[in-house]
Amino acid sequence: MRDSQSVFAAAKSATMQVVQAEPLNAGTPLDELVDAYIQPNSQFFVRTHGTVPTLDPETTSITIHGLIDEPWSISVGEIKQQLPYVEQVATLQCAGNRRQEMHAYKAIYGELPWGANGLSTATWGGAPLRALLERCAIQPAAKHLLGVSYDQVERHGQSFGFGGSIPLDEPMIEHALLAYTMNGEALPALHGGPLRLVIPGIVGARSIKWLRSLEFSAEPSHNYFQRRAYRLAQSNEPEAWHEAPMLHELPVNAVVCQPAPEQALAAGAITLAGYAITGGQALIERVEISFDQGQHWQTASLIDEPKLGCWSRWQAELELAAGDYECWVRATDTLGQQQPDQPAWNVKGYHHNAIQRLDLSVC
Ligand SMILES: Nc1nc2c(c(=O)[nH]1)N[C@H]1C(S)=C(S)[C@@H](COP(=O)(O)O)O[C@H]1N2
Ligand SMILES: [Mo]
Repeated sequence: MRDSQSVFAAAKSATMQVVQAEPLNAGTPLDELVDAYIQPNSQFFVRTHGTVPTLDPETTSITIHGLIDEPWSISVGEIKQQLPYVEQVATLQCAGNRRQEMHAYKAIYGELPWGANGLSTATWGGAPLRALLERCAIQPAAKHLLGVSYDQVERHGQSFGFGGSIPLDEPMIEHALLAYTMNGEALPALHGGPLRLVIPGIVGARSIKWLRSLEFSAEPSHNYFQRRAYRLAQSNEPEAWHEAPMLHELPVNAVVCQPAPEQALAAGAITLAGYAITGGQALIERVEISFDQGQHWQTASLIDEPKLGCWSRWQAELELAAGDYECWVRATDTLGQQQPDQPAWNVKGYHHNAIQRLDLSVC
């Protein structure tokens, strides 16, 4: 086991913004993020809750148990040999993305102050999760697939592996991977090597790194990160937690990345650029910009053709005279989901997707 700092120094770009040093959490500066569709491994954001385990890339195995006829295990080496290899481009986004903006609206305590750079896109490679599920005699009572990690996370005086679950009828399982490569390289330790789940379109927390076990269950996981964290609660009272929805699909969102917030702008041609993303089986349909508090909207261009589980970058070429402007940006997806005017505040600051309002000063 290594401390995430030393792994970080060896593996990551010097421009990464560290949100927390230990355990390591870091993202690429927002204005650099949209320079490329795929983030190199050295610039992919990192969200860790505990240790970064050191695991053998061949002999490490996952156990598969619960509501199946026979529990079994398979090593990463066997997964590589016995199951097909496929590649899939997917964006991972943390539930805490844009939390700082939600905090500005109403305070959030004790959570990492993520800006809008808590996401990245990579080409993941590995075995289709479906290929592994087909090898299991799953009992009819099984409704959820639970995962647990080899890492160690401390919460409330207990030490345990990070975990979570997805419903077995989740359509995005068809696109999910047991990933062991990332952008053509062996999956780096910081990103869950030797083996992680990648579940496109679903909140990043379900893409479990350093996968240790899979379990079939009638209920969602009882792991802290399914039952307590990653729920949309209004307070930290147990009753509030109990009732609150568990996070699942990513919400529809659009973010401005360029120009940087305080950047001086000269009158004339100005380019706004950013990203849009949505969740589940939806695709981004359009990104729009308004300069009159949402009365009129003009359409921005999508740079990347929208794909399931992936972000699309957008751009708008504007002609602006000198003056102060409030610019609103919103995305709409193919299911007609659109960003709300106001944040849906919650005590942990998850899934912030209110329309961004950007002050532009042109002189
Ligand atoms: N084992 C384990 N898996 C994990 C986490 C973790 O802390 N431990 N963090 C989760 C969260 S909250 C996110 S957003 C993604 C981040 O993946 P990345 O670090 O590769 O960007 O991993 C998820 N999987
Ligand atoms: Mo996350």
